[in-house]
Amino acid sequence: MQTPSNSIAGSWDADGLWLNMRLMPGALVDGGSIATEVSMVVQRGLIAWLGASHELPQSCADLPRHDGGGALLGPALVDCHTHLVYGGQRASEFAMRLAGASYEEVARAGGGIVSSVRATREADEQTLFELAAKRLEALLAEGVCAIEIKSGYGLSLEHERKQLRVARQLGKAYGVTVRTTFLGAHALPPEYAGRSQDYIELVCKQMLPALHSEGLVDAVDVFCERIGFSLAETEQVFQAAQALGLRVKLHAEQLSDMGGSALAARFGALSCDHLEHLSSPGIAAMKAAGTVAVLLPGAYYALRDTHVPPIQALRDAGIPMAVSTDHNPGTSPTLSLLLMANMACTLFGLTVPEALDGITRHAARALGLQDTHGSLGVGRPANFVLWPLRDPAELAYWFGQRPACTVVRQGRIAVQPA
Ligand code: DI6
Ligand code: FE
Repeated sequence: MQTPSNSIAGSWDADGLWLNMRLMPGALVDGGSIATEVSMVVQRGLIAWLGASHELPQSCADLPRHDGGGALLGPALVDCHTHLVYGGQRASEFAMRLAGASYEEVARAGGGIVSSVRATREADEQTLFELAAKRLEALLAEGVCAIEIKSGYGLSLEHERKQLRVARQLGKAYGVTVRTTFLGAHALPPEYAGRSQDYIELVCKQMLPALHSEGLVDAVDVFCERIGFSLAETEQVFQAAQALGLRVKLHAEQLSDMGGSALAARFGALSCDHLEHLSSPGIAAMKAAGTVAVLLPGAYYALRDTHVPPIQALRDAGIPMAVSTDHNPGTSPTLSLLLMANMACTLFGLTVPEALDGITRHAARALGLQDTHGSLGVGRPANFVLWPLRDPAELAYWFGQRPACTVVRQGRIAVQPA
């Protein structure tokens, strides 16, 4: 694999004393903040001290210094739902939808996911790596330090493996935390047309066990939808995941209320994602299971959907709401998590603090990474961003531009303002 231009090799150590910063509201592990100017000590890639500058221990005063310049200090961002690795693009479907076709009609006409499957199968590993690396670089430049990457455009053992291997390679090459999710049950591959049950058996009995044994799978997902897989098929995949000790997630209630969220919650799902058509039994089950609701306003926007997820009911139930790009070539070809925070506010009615929690602490929880990512605390890996902004709300307020920022990822200064 080629070394990308802003890889870990091109970054440098963040160890030392970081001075002259303001802490983002809610940035600390306990959800709190510190009202006065703060400093932070990074040692061997971990946060060794964080507090009000006037309380800095004398013993730290001689460490190498980094001037924060009065910037806002926040946890690095987490993108908890992406389909980053694929070949081709689907601009023609965008045009078809603008001309009146629905997403389901495009899919049933042989476009949709299956058209990305064709392009992904044709691409070799190196090509897929290079394509996905460019996408990843855009996300990283905006402050992302951890990302979930799903398979699901291969739909055979060989091609799902290729996608997941690329996801792992991206993590190594860029010094970024990558959680892989096996989404073999994303769509029915053409060679299994009319034989959905046979394909699900292949997924459960061959693909998942093989990819898991190769260390390529951190979690398992299904596209549970009229144009995806049924509730019963979803349950079969979840049983196979459970037998291997793997956590599950679900593309649930995006286009219709299939009852997928309640099923996923019964399997202790990390998250249920989309949720435009989520109803109260699903909410109750998610609450009981501690499942995170992942909101994907990019897909809602791109499909010109009008059915908003039940935000107030999720809020009333106290269910953590994450926000993610859902980057994919069909329904959410965006590479800006901050734009998604903006859309979560403007389209779904989240408050700014909810949107910011959604791209940090709750997104980390949706990946099972809440002990290391998504908030700041002593002993945690140094994954943080310095935003040269006045008001924290600016993170969700500006859109269509990338704010200048300094990103420290896994203890390395990985991005700096140009
Ligand atoms: N995630 C998905 O898996 C589907 N929608 C979504 O938000 C479809 C992705 C695609 O059309 O390629
Ligand atoms: Fe998705």
